[in-house]
Amino acid sequence: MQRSKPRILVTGAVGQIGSELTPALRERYGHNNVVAAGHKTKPSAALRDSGPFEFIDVTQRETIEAVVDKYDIDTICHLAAILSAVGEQHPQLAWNVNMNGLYNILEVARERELARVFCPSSIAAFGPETPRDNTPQETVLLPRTMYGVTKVAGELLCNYYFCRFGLDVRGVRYPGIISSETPPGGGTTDYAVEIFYEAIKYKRYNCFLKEDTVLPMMYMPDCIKATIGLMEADLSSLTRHADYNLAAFSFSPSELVAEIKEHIPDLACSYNPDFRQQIADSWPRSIDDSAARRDWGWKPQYSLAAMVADMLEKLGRKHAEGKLQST
Ligand code: VAH
Repeated sequence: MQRSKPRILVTGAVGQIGSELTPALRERYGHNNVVAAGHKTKPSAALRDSGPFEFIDVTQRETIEAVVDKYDIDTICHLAAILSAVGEQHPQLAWNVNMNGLYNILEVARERELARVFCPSSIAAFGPETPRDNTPQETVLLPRTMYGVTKVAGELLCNYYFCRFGLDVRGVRYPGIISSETPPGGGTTDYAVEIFYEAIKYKRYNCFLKEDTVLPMMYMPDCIKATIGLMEADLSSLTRHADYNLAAFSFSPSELVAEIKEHIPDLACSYNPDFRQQIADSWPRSIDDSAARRDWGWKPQYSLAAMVADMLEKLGRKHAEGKLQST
């Protein structure tokens, strides 16, 4: 029986994307139809008080099964993952969480015949052999990070579950995501969020990437729009499953600084690349997302200028209220 509204489990709900996608899903499908799950980090009051919250460990299948059964879940949005930078510091942890965690999610979904699973990939699936400009949907996937390896393996595993078991698994290759609600943790693109906090508080930022490092990025509202857009797309219109290229805009740290200086002219940025420079250098500069645009009508709304203005307005308000978190 097709339900009028899905009953969704969001793993990684306390993370950068999860902490904004969960409220958006709750608004759209009903607060009690969206169960937020974290691993250890306590949820914000807003997340905790706006619907069901549970702690799970995706590497322990029984914790997933317990929540799926308790809330009669039919859809899983699986965001729990170790990102690129932390994944290079702890590659075995990244494999365990990203691969065994995904395997457990897919097995629970298969055994319980869930309606749909959303599991994102990333531009980290690409490597230095991949064409770096307007990176095609079908191309060389030789990532140089454990995170990227788990994303390629995850794409293949999800595709297998669709072809072998008919499990409706969908996903996009997220670019770097910029957001105002939760400071990011453990990524290579985190500079593009941290800089706003530091610019507002101190008018200065020490960037861990070189000033000319161009990377594909996206503002959180567009990330949420794309995620829900693919989750709701008619299966018959999809020519791919868990590996849609996705893009909005690309910029370098110096281009982002120039745009922020339109609002904070005194911003001073220094550039001291660390180990994350090598990760960034293995990723594309821009992405061809024509398959997503064709199959399910994807189209970004925010430009670089619009994102910067909105980020500064939201974080500036938090700062004025003494609520701007530390990054
Ligand atoms: C990271 N923010 O930096 C993530 C993302 C494309 C980058 O996967 O690891």
